[in-house]
Amino acid sequence: MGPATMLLRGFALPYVPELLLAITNIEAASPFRHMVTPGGFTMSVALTNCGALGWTTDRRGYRYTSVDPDTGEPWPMMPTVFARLANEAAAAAGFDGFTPDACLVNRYLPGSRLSLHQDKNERDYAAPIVSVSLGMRATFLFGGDARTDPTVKVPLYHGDVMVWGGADRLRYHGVMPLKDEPHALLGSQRINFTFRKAG
Ligand code: MD6
Ligand code: FE
Repeated sequence: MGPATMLLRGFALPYVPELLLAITNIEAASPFRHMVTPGGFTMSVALTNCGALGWTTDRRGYRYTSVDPDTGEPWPMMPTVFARLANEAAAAAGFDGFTPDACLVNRYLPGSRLSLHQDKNERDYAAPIVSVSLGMRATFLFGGDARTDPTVKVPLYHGDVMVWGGADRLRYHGVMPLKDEPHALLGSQRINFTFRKAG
């Protein structure tokens, strides 16, 4: 896929029970919500965060905040199991010492999609991004450094972890509209965590 991108099939499977339990706690404190982009579109993906910093968007732009704008409270703490999974996956992909301070949690229902974008609101591009997929299969689109570059399609399954950084850090990417192929454990949804070093 790229020189600094690695797909670790099934890497998160041993962590699934702990991850699902943690989501329950996170969404109780900071519920999933459909954010609005600066262009005025409501995202079809529902989003929340945990960790010291959380990614948000509204009409004013994209940014990281330490407080959940919907609750006025800090984002829920990042569970230690999340940080451990992210650190171990990064190390397995050749990025030692990854200590994420932000974890976006995305929830997809059938039809939800994510249009092509770059992840460029983080301060330090030296750190990789670690992305964990749970539940229904998604087709990930992986492009180049320009929006119009051709894309490759990569299926992401329950338990897969994708790590990317270095030369691939700013490549455009997105997710195709989700098909309704219910998952044995999670039903008709997909949960994605992306870990970043944002601050
Ligand atoms: C998703 N992921 O898989 C959305 N970004 O649901 C992302 O936007 C993403 O998976 C950067 C690196 C990995 C990702
Ligand atoms: Fe992204």
